[in-house]
Amino acid sequence: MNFFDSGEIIENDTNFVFFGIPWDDLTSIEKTDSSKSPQKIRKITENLALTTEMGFEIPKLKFIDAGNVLIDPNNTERNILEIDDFVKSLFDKKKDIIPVMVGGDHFCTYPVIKAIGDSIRNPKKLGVLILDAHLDLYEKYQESVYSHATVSHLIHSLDFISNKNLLIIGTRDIDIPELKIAKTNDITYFNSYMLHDVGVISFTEKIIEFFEKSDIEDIYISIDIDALDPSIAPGTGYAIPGGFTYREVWKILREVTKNVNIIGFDIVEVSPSLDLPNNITLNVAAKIIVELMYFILSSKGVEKNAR
Ligand SMILES: [Mn+2]
Repeated sequence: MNFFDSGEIIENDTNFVFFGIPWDDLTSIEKTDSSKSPQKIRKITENLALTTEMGFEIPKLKFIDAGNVLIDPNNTERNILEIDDFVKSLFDKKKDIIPVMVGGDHFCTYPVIKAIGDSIRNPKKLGVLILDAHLDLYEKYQESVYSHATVSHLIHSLDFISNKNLLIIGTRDIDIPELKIAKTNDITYFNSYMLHDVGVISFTEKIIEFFEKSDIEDIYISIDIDALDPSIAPGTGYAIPGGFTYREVWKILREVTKNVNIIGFDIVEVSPSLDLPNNITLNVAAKIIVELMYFILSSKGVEKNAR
């Protein structure tokens, strides 16, 4: 059974809309092919068990697969508009759907968050939580404002985002210009080491506190796979040691989801060609998607089947 082969049309009871953005032309690393990961992640779910770790039956998750956004590798401006249209059309069909995007490089996150901000009632109450080894705060990278290394900068520039509702966690490979931009704009980031220093429970409490202080109602979560340690997620362009374990990410997501409303999430920068032959990175990405959908559904009190 292909896990994401569960329908393509948004119905009255649809909670989650999975879609792919097969676009990796704004990465700075050669040999990455994250554009292939939406299709690969669909495929890998054929081999996953049909229950979550806590024993919830996955077919009870109400999701559909809306397919991939049409991407023209040579036309950045057009792709941004295509993504905007695609995401807005999902909300036009049902106001409370939760988009689940698989990239692509990290740049894909920017047009998705912009479209969500335009589609929800109160974008000023939207928080963005980014898991990433990097700050991605460059103003320009390789002479372009559009890059996977400028994505946090672009998100921060959105009129409904400020240093009060943007939080980056898992950092451990920050360039000097980014460090300066983070300081100047007072952007909060929790580096990866902090989790080991304070423990996962306290670390997660600090994340929740950050958003509570800013009076945030909804959160979008963007997961750059390189936030995880390359020993568990080697299939990505930047293999930086000292990242989160799968279990730490699982626990962070579980606790955050209990405390704040998640209105969408993504997983980006998974490069199948750099993965191990047993597809460990694709498996990690697929598991995170499934477990996070389940956490979100649990937080809404919809399911009664969890142990
Ligand atoms: Mn990134």
